Formats: sequence, structure tokens, C-alpha cells
Amino acid sequence: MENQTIVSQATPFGYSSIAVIRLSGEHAFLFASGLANISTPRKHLESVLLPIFDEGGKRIDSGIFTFFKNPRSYTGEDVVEISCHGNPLIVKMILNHSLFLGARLAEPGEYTKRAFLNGKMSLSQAESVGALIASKSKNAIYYNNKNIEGASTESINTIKEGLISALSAIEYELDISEEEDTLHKTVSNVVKILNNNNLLCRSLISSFDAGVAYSSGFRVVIIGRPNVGKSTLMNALVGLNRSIVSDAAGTTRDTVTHDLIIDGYPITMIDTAGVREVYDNIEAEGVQRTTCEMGRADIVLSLYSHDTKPVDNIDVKKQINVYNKADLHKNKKLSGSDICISALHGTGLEKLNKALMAALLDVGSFSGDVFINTERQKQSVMSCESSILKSLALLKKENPVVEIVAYEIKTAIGSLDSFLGKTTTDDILNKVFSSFCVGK
Ligand SMILES: Nc1nc2c(ncn2[C@@H]2O[C@H](COP(=O)(O)OP(=O)(O)O)[C@@H](O)[C@H]2O)c(=O)[nH]1
Ligand SMILES: [Mg+2]
Repeated sequence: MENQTIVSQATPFGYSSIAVIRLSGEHAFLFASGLANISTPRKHLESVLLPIFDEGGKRIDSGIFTFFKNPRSYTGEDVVEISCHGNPLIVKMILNHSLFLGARLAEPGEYTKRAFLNGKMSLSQAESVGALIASKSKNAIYYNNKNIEGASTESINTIKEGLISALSAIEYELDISEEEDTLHKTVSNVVKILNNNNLLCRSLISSFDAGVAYSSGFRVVIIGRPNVGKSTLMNALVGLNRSIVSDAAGTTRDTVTHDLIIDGYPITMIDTAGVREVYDNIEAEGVQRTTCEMGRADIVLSLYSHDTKPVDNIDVKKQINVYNKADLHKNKKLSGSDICISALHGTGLEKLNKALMAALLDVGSFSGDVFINTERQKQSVMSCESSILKSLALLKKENPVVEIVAYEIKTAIGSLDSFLGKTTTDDILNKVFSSFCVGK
């Protein structure tokens, strides 16, 4: 039963001044009335303080009930939000009473899924709601809000309108016109439209890395031989005594992470056990974790010192070699872009931060103002672009087969529809919404 009334806590589990429980579906008003033991029907946007009872009729709390009449609610269905006291047991009792009345617990992302299915938002807008909740930087919050308001949906619709006009020009050619010179004119017109829309697709595709970087941040991993000063550098960069520093090799056995924000970008700094020969299973696991972190890293800081070399030949996106303990051996000649620091004394860290940001911004720089940030969205725009490029290649030929061009443009339009969620399969929808938290 897809439209069964659902219920769940909308706020995180735990003790707090208030907790919010949300009911959505055909019987939301009825069940809310059952919880409060009232019979009067409520109006849209009515907020009222009511007692709350358990299913045995015993009073357990009181709370503010806010009623949203369909379709003017988040999900497009009747919705009631109940703000009660933030006691997990009270919340559980209210949920139990709702289940007793006939509601069922909401699945992760089910409210937003219903909003999408009821036409309250496109699939990319729904994804932006998830991304907004997960945003780790101010910039991510700004642009996810733009997308919830429809920025990326609008860009996609602009491309779609262009493609539809190209398609109708071609179909007109196929249906009606039989004159050679109008074909020539149509082709040059369509090529212009396709080139323009290809640029728009490119811009969206290139926004992806920056979008992900703003949302989830960058992973910066510190590696190097034992005792080279990795943990000391970690502590100096995050400004905290986060990792244990010791002159005994093998002190850091696990990876230690810390989140910070540099220039608006969220950065997860990761101190590792480093790269070395191992003597026991725990150390082996530590080194294994280092390798795993290097695979996920956006930037690797490879630390070395007067008596060691940077760990090289690693398959990473970007690496900055950092010469540490410069206070001990000041006159070491460094190669090209290496940065010289003393993690212990804090010298050279500003230069290192600058180099780090320059490298990160190179990974994530994008000057546009509309971002896409899910792999699904990127794949849709990429397949649209690929169909546009195929159409353009066909139109370059002396006697283009316009039927095939029409087919390719239709395929491109189909890819945009899947971006918006108009032609998306249940499997993909389930995947999108299952990554949400329960209650959203
Ligand atoms: N003189 C000097 N000693 C350092 C510097 N950085 C770290 N050390 C020392 O090197 C030893 C190992 O440091 P640690 O950060 O634990 O190295 P890790 O094994 O790479 O994490 C400690 O005794 C640190 O105090 C530095 O810039 N100069
Ligand atoms: Mg260490």
C-alpha cells in the first residue's frame, strides 16, 4: 500500500528540549486526533497545543500539533508535525500509538520520495534536499538551496527546450519539406542549437567535481616513513593535539581523522600509520588502512626528512612532497615544488597551506553558479552530451540521414527526462531515497 500513512521522528534520536514527529498520508489528521483524543477537524496551517496519550489512554506528554492540508505540504499529502518533549521514550510511545492506530514507520527518505512522486519537486531537487542536510560547507548550503529552488532543474529544462526545437525543425523537414535548400538551412540551424546545448551540458558536467568537493569536502592524507613527523604535522595543521606524537616508530597504528574548513572548503585531514615494513598484524592493518586512504585521497602530503625520501610512485590524484624537520638540516637542496617545513616549530606551514589550497582548487575549481552533485545526475548529462555529439557528427556529413539525427536527439531528451526523474526506474528511485535519513 504505497499511500499508507507513515510516521517517524524527524529529529535525531536522543534527549533534547523538543523532538518532532511527522505523520504523512491520507489518515494523518485522523491519527493525530487519535493521539490527542480530539474529534474536531483541523484547518491547514493550524498550530495547536494538545495533550498526547498512549494507546491505553494514559497521558504521556503535550505538544504543538501543526496541520498541513494536501497538497500544500512537504509531501503533497495531509501532514501533521508534532513537537513533543525530546525524550526517546516519549517519542517511542507516540510512534507506537501511531502504529496502533494504523500508521507504519517511514522508510529512509520516504517523505521526500512522496514529495517527488506527488510532483512537489523534481528528482534533482529531491537529491538536493539530501545534499543540503549532508552539506559540510557554507558554499554547499548556498548552492544546494539554489538547486532546491530549481537552479539545476531550470538548466536542464533550458537544454531540453533547445533540443525540442531542434527536433521539431528536423521533423518538419522529414514530414513536409522536400526542397534541398531548406534542408541545408535547417541543418545549419540545428547544428547551432546543438552546439549551444552541448556547451551547457559541458558546464554542468564540469561543475560535478566542485559540487562534490563543496558538499563532501576534500580528503587530505599525510603519508611518509615512520618518525618523519606525520602526526606532528597533523596536529600543527588542525591546531589541536589530535594525534599522538612520539619518537618511537610505529606510534600511529590506525588512521586519525579531523575535519576543518579552509577557505570555505571542508577538508578531512587524515594522519596515517604511514608506509613501512611491518612487524605484527596490527601494524600490517595500519599500513593497509594507509593504502586504502591513499586510494580515497584528493591530495596526498608525502612527508620526508633529511634521512628519508618521499614515498613515491603512488597512484594518487595529486601529491605534494613536503620536507620536514627543516630546523635540523636547514640547507638541504629541494627539488622543484617541494615545500620545506618544520612541523615541530610551525615554520613553512603557511606556504604549505597555500600550496594545498592551490592544488585543491585545481581539483575543484569551477566558475559557474549551477552545480550538479550526484553521480546519477552526472551520468544523465553525460549521456545527453554523447547523443548531442553523435547528432553533430551525423550532421557534418554531406547528406545527413536526418531520421537518425532525430533518433539521437530524442535519446538526448530522454537522458534529460531521467535527470529530472520523469523516466526513472523504481530501482534508481529506491537507490536515491535510501541514502536519506529516516524522517526526511
Ligand atoms: N626537530 C624536529 N623534530 C620533529 C619535527 N616534526 C616531528 N619531529 C619529531 O619527530 C618525532 C616523530 O614525530 P611523529 O609526528 O610522531 O612522527 P610520525 O611517526 O611520522 O607520526 C617526534 O619526536 C617529533 O617531536 C620537526 O619539524 N623538527
Ligand atoms: Mg604518527
